[in-house]
Amino acid sequence: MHLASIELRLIGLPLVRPFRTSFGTEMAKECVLVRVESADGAVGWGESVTGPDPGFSEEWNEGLWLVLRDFLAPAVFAAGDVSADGMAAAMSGVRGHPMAKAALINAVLDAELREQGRSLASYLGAERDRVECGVSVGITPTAGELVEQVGGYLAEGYRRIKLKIEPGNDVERVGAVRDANPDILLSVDANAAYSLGDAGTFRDLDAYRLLMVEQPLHHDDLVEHAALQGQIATDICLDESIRSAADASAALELGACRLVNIKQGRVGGLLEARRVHDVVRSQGAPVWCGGMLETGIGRAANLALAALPGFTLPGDTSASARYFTDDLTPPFEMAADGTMAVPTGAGIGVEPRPDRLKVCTVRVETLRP
Ligand code: NPG
Repeated sequence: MHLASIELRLIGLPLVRPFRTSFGTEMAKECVLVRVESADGAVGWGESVTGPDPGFSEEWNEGLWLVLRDFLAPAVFAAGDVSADGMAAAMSGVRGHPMAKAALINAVLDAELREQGRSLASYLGAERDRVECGVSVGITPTAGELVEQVGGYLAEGYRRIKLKIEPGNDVERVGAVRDANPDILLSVDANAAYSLGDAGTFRDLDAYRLLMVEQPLHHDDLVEHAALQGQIATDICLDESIRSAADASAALELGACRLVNIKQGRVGGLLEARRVHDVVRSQGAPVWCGGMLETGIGRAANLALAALPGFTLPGDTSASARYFTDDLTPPFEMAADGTMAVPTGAGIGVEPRPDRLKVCTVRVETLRP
C-alpha cells in the first residue's frame, strides 16, 4: 500500500497503582500511538512499548518520536509501495530502534489486515481463541502488602504470578508468597539487577520451585547467563537480552536460558516476534508473551500473538482493570477461569475510543510524503 500519512500521538493514562521494578517506578502509562492511513483509506494502529525514560531499553518516547519522524517515516514514504513484510528492508538504513520500527510495522500490518478483513490472530497462525492470563506484581513497600496483592490477583483467577525482585527484596519475599500459596505457578523477574556474584541468591531461590527466573543479569550478557544457568536448578528466561530471532537462537544454543519471553515491541514487531516463536519452538523450548503495561491497542496485538502454539505458559497479559480504570479501547476482561478472549475482528480487532483518545492525548503530529 501507499501510505498517505503517519500520525504520531503521545498519550498518557494513569495506572491504578504504581508499578515498581528494579529500575524505576511507573505512575502512568505513557507511550506513542502510530496511526497509518493508506492512499485508498485503509487505517491501522500500532502502539510503542517505550516509556518516558530509557530505563528498560535505550529507546524512550521522545527518542522514538524523533527517529520515526526524521528517519523511519521518510524511508517508508520513499519506498513507495510498501507491505508490512517489506518494511524491515525499507527501514534497514536505520540501525537498531526495534521499538520504533515495531510501532510502524504493526500499524501497517493492521491496516493491511483490516483491508483484507482478516484477523491478526488468523494471519499469525493462532491455534487458540482464548489465552491464559498471568499477572506481574511490582515491588511493594512491605512483604505483607505483596502477599495481600498476590492473594487479590489469585482470587480474580490469574493463573501465574510473577514477582518483581531486586537485591534486598528477593528471597524472603518470594518465601512469604510461596508459603502462603504452596501450589501456584510462581516466577520472578529481576530486570537485570544482579551480577554473577549474586549466584547464591538464585541458589536460595531454587528452594521455592519457581517456574523461572527472568533476566537476572545484565541485558547484554549471554555468557554470564549461561554460567549462572549452570549453577542453579531454576530455569532462566531471557527478556531484555532477546531482540531478535537470532538472539533467541544464540541464547538457547549457549545455554543462557531455557525459555524466552516474547515482547513483540522489543524484537521489532509482530513479524519478528513470530520468527522468535518459530525458532525457539524449533529448538524445543517454550515461549510466553511478555507485557509492557500496554493499552488496549498493544494488548490486542499481544493476545493474537499469545494464541500461537508455542506460547505454552500464561503470559503477562492481564485484564485492562489491572492497569487502568478506563482503557483507551473497550476494556479487555478476564473470565473467572483466568483466560481472555483473543480478538476476532479484522486486524487487531479493536480501535481507540475517540473520547478516550482525546482525553489521553498529550501531542499529535501528522507526517506526510
Ligand atoms: O502486565 O504488562 C504488564 C507488565 C509486565 O512486568 C511486566 N513488564 O520488565 O517485563 C517487564 C515489565 C515492564 C513493564 C518493563 C513496563 C518496562 C516497562
